[in-house]
Amino acid sequence: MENSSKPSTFSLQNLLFLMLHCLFFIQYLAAPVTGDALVTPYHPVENITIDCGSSADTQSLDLRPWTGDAKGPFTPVEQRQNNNKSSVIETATQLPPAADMVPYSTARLSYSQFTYSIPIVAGQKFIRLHFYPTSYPGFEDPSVKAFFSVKAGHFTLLTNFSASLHARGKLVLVKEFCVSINESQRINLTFTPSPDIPDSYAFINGIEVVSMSTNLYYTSFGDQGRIAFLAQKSLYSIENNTALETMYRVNVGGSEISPTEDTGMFRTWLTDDDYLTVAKQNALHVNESTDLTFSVIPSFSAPRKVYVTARSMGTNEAENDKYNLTWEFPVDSGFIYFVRLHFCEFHGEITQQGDRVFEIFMANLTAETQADVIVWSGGRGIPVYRDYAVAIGTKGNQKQQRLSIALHPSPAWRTRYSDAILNGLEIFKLSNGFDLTRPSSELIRPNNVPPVRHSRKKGPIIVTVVAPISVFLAVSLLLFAIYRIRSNKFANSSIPTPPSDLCRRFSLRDIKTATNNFDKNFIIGSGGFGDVYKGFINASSTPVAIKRLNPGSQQGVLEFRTEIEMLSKLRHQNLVSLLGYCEDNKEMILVYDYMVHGTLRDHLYNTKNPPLQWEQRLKMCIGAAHGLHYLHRGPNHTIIHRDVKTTNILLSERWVAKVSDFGLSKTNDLSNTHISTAVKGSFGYLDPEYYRLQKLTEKSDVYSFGVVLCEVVCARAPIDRNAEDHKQISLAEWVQDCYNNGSLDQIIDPYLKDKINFPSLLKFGEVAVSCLASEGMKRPAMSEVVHALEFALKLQGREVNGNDENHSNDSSTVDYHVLFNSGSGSMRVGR
Ligand SMILES: *[C@@H]1O[C@H](CO)[C@@H](O)[C@H](O)[C@H]1NC(C)=O
Ligand SMILES: *[C@@H]1O[C@H](CO)[C@@H](O)[C@H](O)[C@H]1NC(C)=O
Ligand SMILES: *[C@@H]1O[C@H](CO)[C@@H](O)[C@H](O)[C@H]1NC(C)=O
Ligand SMILES: *[C@@H]1O[C@H](CO)[C@@H](O)[C@H](O)[C@H]1NC(C)=O
Ligand SMILES: *[C@@H]1O[C@H](CO)[C@@H](O)[C@H](O)[C@H]1NC(C)=O
Ligand SMILES: *[C@@H]1O[C@H](CO)[C@@H](O)[C@H](O)[C@H]1NC(C)=O
Ligand SMILES: *[C@@H]1O[C@H](CO)[C@@H](O)[C@H](O)[C@H]1NC(C)=O
Ligand SMILES: *[C@@H]1O[C@H](CO)[C@@H](O)[C@H](O)[C@H]1NC(C)=O
Ligand SMILES: CC(=O)N[C@H]1CO[C@H](CO)[C@@H](O)[C@@H]1O
Repeated sequence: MENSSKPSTFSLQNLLFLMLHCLFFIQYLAAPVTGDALVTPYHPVENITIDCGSSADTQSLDLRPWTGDAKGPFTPVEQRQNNNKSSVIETATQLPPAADMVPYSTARLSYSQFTYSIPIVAGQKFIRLHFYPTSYPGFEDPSVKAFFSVKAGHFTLLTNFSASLHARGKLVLVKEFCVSINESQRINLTFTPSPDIPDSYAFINGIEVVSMSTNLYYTSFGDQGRIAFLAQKSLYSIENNTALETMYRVNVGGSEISPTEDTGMFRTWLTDDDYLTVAKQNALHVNESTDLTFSVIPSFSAPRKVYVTARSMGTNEAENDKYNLTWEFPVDSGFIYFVRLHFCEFHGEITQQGDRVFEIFMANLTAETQADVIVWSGGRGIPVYRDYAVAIGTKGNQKQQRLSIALHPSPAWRTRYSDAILNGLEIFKLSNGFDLTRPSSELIRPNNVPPVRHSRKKGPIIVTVVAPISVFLAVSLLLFAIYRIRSNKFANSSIPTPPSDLCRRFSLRDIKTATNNFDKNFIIGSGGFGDVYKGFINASSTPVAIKRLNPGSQQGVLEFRTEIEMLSKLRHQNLVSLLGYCEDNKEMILVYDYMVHGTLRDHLYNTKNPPLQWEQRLKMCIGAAHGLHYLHRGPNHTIIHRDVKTTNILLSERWVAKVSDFGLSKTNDLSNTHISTAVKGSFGYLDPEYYRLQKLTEKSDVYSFGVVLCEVVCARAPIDRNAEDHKQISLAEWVQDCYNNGSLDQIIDPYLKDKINFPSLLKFGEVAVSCLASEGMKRPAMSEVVHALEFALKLQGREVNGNDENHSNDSSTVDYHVLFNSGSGSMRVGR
């Protein structure tokens, strides 16, 4: 409030400045440099540090230079109202401890709005705001009057913010944000006192703008595979139009890491002591002698100290099964949070896959059922991180909730040691639109999926089937809506309500008998939706796959039935059939055909199975294409699968390919041509057009099927991060390149080299590449794909005479057994 240019202020400033220089010579404890030379630090293009309220340039004890804002390039512009005085620069009445002198001893304070306009180049930046909420000459107690908002460009970072309240007893407070600047410009940081509090003022002690390694936290274009969106069972991406607020950055089991010890981005890593809740006899581990190899993630992802320290459950393994190693972090309701977990195995005993396998729960949702750091990283001493997104809904009037992260050993048959490990974690709040302070009303229920809009239009009913999606929640309502529409359409009475004539209803007892009372040894797969068991029905004669939905999935019985009714009508020889269901005592269970030969991928690569012949592969592709065609153009439905991939194509006893995992459906929109929705699908298979426009058509499935074709002919994963040439990382791109320059034969599965004939390969390549066209319009329909593949099969048959037949005989020598014996015989819907 008082004029700042009192001579006394200046002399005090000078004094401080001198003091700091003396301290500088005393040399503050330098960061230990053990082994850190191995880690290449990131060199920020920008590392701007502003010491607000200082008339001189200063240096903090960690030797970072700070530019004073009283004069020079960073002096803020003011938007004065009425006769408000201009902002003032002041020195705190009570100086902070020596380590915090710069930038905290001085502040800029104002009753009116002021803006720092900072020139920067385009890119992703950290913005850090430093606050020392204490008394400043002429200003009332900050806990009563210092309420203000801060905007960075069009992003709202803070609203009605009180540094005193947020500091929670700590002396100083740093708020860190990430924003992406899309063009070289100035970024305007505007501080505005809260208008509804009389005589409110804004203040700031220090500002940092530091560039970050591109896409360290943001998703790079075309890469949607990193972040698992829990509850939604889908992938999440952090676009450049999102702002992030760092909520927590923790060196689990280790010591605090100061900004100068970070990998060049000046991040602070705290200890986990304050957040650990259920610890029991957990253990801290440090192995300073670990040699780190950064072969999976960039070496600046986190400092070495994060990876050579960890917390695990304890040495008394019998006890470990009885508790969850748990941390809890208070977060604001109504936001999506991005959680990154850092891992590195460095224990002498943990050397192989399966040595330490554990489960991870986040906000009470299952994030991983088989976390195995060695599998993820490829070995000991190789740091890796895993990314998750979790929605924390608004829950009553609770402004804050606790986001928990809990680790628990996997069952003994899956892991050698009953234990779990975590080395570090980061939690970011994601902006709702451009706002980090306004909770989203869409996140209505805790950890819920945002509600989906729908309209009741006439025309074909478009149903989207999402593969591993299991939680019906909000979505199920919509299914009910379709059900109603369909019921009306068919004049109310013709649709049988209980779907018993379409598929069988099992009692829970049947299911328990079939799975030996849900014996864990019968589990053949699992996901967030629950576990899949292999079981036997019909007096143990018929093997089936039994999908047991997590009891927690608040699915209504009516919706479940509606779902079943719809699914049970989908009958085709190239779709995995739903045989029945069980709805009993809150259990919701689906029973499918058991596919003896597992997934198509299991016969292509990373497998001990013998390689498939070219003709077999072609037939499987033709089968799967028929299945997809049926989904797209069925008698009275259009269904988009949305997760076509080689692990969702299963092989029956007779090697017939069947498309699976349209198990639980999700309806987004009943309008006719496309579905606007959050991008979903699996990494490596995702249609770039769908990603770009977020409009789903059946041509997205065609794209994914194109990727499947590439895998089939090259026997390679869609994404290979270890590929020699970066052009080879994406299989789809590589195949297109090779097809276009006539070298497709160079990259096919070596096993096929002399067994595939050239015209057949060429035709096959042509189909694959046409499916991968960047515009959906230019991709063929599945019916055309079927014909083209059939032609490729003919071309192969012409020269390799008889081979084809021999093979089909080979593969069908297995017992001619019909698995379809559990419902009525009429369930088949042929084409
Ligand atoms: C940050 O900028 C200062 C000069 O302002 C420079 O001395 C320092 O080396 C920079 N730090 C990094 C990590 O680039
Ligand atoms: C700002 O915060 C204060 C103190 O928490 C509160 O009394 C006031 O109602 C808030 N104002 C707004 C607009 O939210
Ligand atoms: C930032 O503020 C300055 C001064 O108020 C203004 O001239 C400029 O247009 C602003 N820039 C942006 C990107 O908002
Ligand atoms: C976001 O911007 C960065 C460069 O600043 C770019 O590399 C990245 O691909 C962009 N991400 C998206 C999804 O466009
Ligand atoms: C930069 O991003 C903002 C918000 O994301 C957007 O409104 C603006 O059009 C973008 N500018 C350019 C040149 O892309
Ligand atoms: C520490 O790491 C080194 C190198 O990886 C390893 O040889 C040693 O066994 C580890 N020590 C312990 C106690 O796990
Ligand atoms: C997780 O569950 C606990 C206890 O069941 C509950 O107190 C907590 O609020 C839940 N957390 C979230 C984020 O739902
Ligand atoms: C661990 O946490 C999960 C998720 O909150 C919960 O389902 C499970 O029962 C817990 N296990 C133990 C042993 O507390
Ligand atoms: C000290 C002072 O005059 N403060 C005023 C500054 O302007 C705002 C907005 O007009 C007023 O609310 C303050 O009272």
